[in-house]
Amino acid sequence: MRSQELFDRARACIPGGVNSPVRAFGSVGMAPRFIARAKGDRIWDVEGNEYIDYIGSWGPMILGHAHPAVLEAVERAARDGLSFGAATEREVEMAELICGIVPSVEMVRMVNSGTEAVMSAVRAARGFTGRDKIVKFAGCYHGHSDAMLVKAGSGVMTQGIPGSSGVPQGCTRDTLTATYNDLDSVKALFEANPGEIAAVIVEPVGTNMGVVPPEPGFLQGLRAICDANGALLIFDEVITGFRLALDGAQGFYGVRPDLTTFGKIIGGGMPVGAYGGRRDIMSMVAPMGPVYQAGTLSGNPVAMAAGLAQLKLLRDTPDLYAKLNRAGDEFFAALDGILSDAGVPHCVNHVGSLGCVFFTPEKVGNYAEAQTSDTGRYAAYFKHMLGSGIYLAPSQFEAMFLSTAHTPEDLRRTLDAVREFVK
Ligand code: KE4
Repeated sequence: MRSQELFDRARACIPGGVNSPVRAFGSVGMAPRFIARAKGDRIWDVEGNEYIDYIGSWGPMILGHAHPAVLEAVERAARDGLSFGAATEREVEMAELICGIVPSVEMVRMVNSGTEAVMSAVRAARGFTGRDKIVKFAGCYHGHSDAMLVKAGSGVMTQGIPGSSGVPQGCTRDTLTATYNDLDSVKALFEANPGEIAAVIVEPVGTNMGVVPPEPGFLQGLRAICDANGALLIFDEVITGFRLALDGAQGFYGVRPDLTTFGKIIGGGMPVGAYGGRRDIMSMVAPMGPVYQAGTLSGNPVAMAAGLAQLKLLRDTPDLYAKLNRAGDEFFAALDGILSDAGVPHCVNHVGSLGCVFFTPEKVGNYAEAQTSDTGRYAAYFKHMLGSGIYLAPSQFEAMFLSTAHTPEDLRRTLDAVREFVK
């Protein structure tokens, strides 16, 4: 089995045999599949097995894999050279496109990952406000910069405790943790830290504890709390950006953040992140202002070409989001119905094309409730689906990503496989 052979070799020279932990399939107790290629909503592993793919590279592949227009743009750009370390026209076009589509983004800086986008946005918020403390939410993941690696649930009133070895207490001391969908937990932090909180950073839809939508009024409440306390609101739209709507979750829910982080979809599959927002805040960023941030491959021309091709298709395809979100609504409603009819304790959460199933009788509205899920049952579900040719996230605490390439027939086939699982 080539995947096993590759995994054995990989573990000899790559930590855990993978370049990102979730790929190791640790949560589902099996060796990972090594993927050879992908097209549309399909991926093939190195053994030639074909799967309907619901990871889509963790979000970027909203139009499906290897979209011809994206590939052609990459090939064309690559012929002119891969990287110059100098300003290029495509970076201007990308910045104008994002600023033209997302009203809250008046200026934007390209970086190379979501992590880098969040790290830089947090620094800009601290530089702009002159304050050090940041509020995040248990269960929300914002990449692996030190300040964001805080032990979840480390107590609403206590200082952030490092959630990873190698992160000094000093890096998380100023990161405070609140409870998702609980505005009182946020208010308590502001009352306990008057005048010290630079920003609240939130995934406008939780997608890294499984999918946990904001309850009505939650995002609007965060906006009001930040305004009342002179703090900034940062939407981490690395996953939701250009997914829930062309103008992301902020357009979908009608709440305007001060800063937004992007990633994934804006790169079309290439390594791209970005952060942007109010002009007065972004004007703090070097070389315009005193907040330093830099990057050799930021705005890389080939990556910009991929991102521009994808974003223009998203912008110019009529009814794309209405159709994609309707497909998600129908799919996840059907999934919920199958599990309900079978009497399986579950909670299906979704927003548009993002969703997941928790194997718990609880309603899941925050991280603690997500943790009541039976992860052993999820592992069995994952293996059954994989054996049925359906490639899901190898962890309960991730999302399913539908794309415009998922056909009604493939969605039906997926639901049939779920029916088999619950028989
Ligand atoms: P990257 O540094 O992985 O590009 O982005 C970090 C990040 C920031 N913000 C949000 C909301 C994110 O979901 C992510 C990364 N997402 C995970 C999937 N849950 C990436 C997959 C992985 O870690 O391999």
